[in-house]
Amino acid sequence: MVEPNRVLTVGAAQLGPIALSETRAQVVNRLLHMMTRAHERRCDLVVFPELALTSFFPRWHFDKAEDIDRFFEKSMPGPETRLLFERAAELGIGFCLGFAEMVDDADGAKRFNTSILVDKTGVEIGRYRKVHLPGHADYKPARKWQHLEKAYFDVGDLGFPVWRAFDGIVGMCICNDRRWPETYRMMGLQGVELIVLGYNTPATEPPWGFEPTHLAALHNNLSMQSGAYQNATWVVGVAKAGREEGCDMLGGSAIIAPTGEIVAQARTLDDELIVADCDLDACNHYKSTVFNFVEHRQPDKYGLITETAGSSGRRDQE
Ligand code: CDT
Repeated sequence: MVEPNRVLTVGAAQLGPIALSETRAQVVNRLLHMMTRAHERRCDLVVFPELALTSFFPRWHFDKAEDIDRFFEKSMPGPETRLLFERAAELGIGFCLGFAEMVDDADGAKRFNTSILVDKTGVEIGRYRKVHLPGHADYKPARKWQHLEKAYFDVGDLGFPVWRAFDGIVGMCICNDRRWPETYRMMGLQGVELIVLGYNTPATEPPWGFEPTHLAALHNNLSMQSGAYQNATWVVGVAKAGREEGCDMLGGSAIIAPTGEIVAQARTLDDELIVADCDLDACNHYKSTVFNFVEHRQPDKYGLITETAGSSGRRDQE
């Protein structure tokens, strides 16, 4: 008997700009609205962007701890975000949410750029903390926009795990992580079938210098499409888009098949839901042929790359 394909209907809930003045309750309302629309379109899972509860605050320099701490969640669910978990359970829809996480442990407070995976009963089943923190740690007064992720966040300490969830194998990463092949490969080696990620990408002024918008869009698609193809997995990338507090953010949220093909892509720079039926069994073809890692990879033959490889010069991301 042929098993029916495992088709997961996934929604990418792109968000337009979030103003600095927007309260958590207001943003949560926007997310609830998107979640309800995703449910109406029969989604099993809806994916929200990186730092989906606030404006992208690393673009500003704040001196005082309390000015920074207000962007962080001390518990998840918390008083304002609990509604998301309750609504998810009511509707029977899973979600992935990016947010700034503050953890108090024995060594003091730690801050992470985090995302969680929540199942259809409203229970958190996975947590990921961003590993690749772009930008700089020091205030650069000459810059119109800062990119202070290195100042405001600790490097993620949970690795790149995957979870058996939604009838498949699911992993997460966040924004800049998507530009690094090892992000996908770490999960690919664990058999990942669906990678969900959110991003906040300036459309023209990345921390490493001016880039025309067409290149920002090209590199966004290129990274996610090659990550999907080379690891035979679905990738769902979800943007915070539009002019946020005067800073233009790239949209282009996309749902990408294991072939590397984009099967759905956002067309606006606003709140926009895109949906695709993701057949997780479609991963099997490349996992068992060209990207059959057990058959074809030869990891013991690759030596470690050293300084002689030609990239010894270090240039700060200005
Ligand atoms: N949030 C985040 O990680 N943004 C980075 C820098 C943007 S500049 C193109 C990113 O890689 O998208």
